[in-house]
Amino acid sequence: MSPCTHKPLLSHLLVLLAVTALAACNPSTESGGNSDNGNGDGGGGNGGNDNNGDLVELDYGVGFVLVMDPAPNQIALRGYGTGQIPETTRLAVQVLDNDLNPVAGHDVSFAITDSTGGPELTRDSATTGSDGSASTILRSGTVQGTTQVEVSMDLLDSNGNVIEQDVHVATTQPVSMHTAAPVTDGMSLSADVFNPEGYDYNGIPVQVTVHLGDIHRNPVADGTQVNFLASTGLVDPVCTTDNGACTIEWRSAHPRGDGRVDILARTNGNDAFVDTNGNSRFDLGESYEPQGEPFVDTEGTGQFDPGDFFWDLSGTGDYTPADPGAHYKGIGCTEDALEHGHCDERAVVFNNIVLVASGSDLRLDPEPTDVSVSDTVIYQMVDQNGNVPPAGSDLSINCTDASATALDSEVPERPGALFGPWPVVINYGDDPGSCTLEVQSPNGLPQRYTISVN
Ligand SMILES: [Ca+2]
Ligand SMILES: [Ca+2]
Ligand SMILES: [Ca+2]
Repeated sequence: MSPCTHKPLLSHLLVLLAVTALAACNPSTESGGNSDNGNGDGGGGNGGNDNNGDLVELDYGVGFVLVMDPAPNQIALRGYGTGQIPETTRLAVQVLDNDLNPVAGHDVSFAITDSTGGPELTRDSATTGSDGSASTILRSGTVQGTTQVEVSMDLLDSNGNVIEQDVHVATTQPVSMHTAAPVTDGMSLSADVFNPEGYDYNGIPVQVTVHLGDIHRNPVADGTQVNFLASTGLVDPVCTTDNGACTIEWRSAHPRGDGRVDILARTNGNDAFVDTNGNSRFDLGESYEPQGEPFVDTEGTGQFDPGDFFWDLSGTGDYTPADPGAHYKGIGCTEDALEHGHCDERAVVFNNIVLVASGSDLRLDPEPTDVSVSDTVIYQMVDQNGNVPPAGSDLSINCTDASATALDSEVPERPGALFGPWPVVINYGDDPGSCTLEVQSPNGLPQRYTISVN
């Protein structure tokens, strides 16, 4: 996208390379700025980095400072840095004169607005290079939150004389700091339809969305990968989160079994723990919940049972349940906890969702028989496996002389119980006659029952 894309740089190289990186940009093709306050871009040949920035006019009309947006603007709390989300971010400014030419050799100072939890700058002042830029590195602290960095400098007249010293000229865009690590009790799954008409048709889709949070119930780092498997049908193998969620598609296909569909999602993360001292990190003595190996809870018992599919992460050849004496698994342990063997591996964060691939061959169970006027009868609508009918299935009534009305006859996309009938209540009117009851799925053939109302 940009002619001057920069890969993430190691923090110890960042300061040295920042100047080079800015200078390497071709200003004629850089959009430069996109500020919230509507200030201009870095136009006029002084466009900045491949992130955006705010162009701020200096007091006394002595030039401008281009404040680059932090890149990235979300960082991990100290101890939680990963390849996906680092613990540092670079903050850069570019000092420009009234003609938007870079001002070299100018001292710029930086200061953190909120130091709660100990975020720090690698340096609190820098001198602009030949391209007018100066930068520092913000290193995260241990408390979740947001901070900004204030930029100050002396204002000089055109002769280089100081008009005013150490003037606060700008504040960077906010940088948020959070653990961003999935936690074992922070994964949940949802589906747009729980009873697709997938038993008799291939390729009927269900969108399954996973939501994933950290110990503060903030979204995990963007780009976190979540893997999926399903007991029947076809499922996309992986999605990557954006703002704490991502969606995959399940599609009906062989094998089908009895229509039950178990979908399991998993990723790596942290054991849930109680952060009694509020430092966002696992300390010795804090309680935590070790996990057993991930499994597909096939019969919905809430526990592993023989026959449930599982991942043999331990390589023992059998299912390994949670060990109450296991070390805390994850990242973000304190030094003491690390020395005692905690945080030596990642926890597996997983959860299940159950769907049913409903069939198209519907019936009423038991088979309707003749009724008396004014009767109220509950009919059980089921598919050929005894499961709930597909979403959109309906019971319709056509009567001659008689009249009848059905309550809640259309099956919704979230029918509650999946492995049983959908009950429909019919009130027969006061007049004798005959009625035809017809049950039909959206794609199936109708099943008709004609009864007398006596
Ligand atoms: Ca703690
Ligand atoms: Ca089970
Ligand atoms: Ca095992």
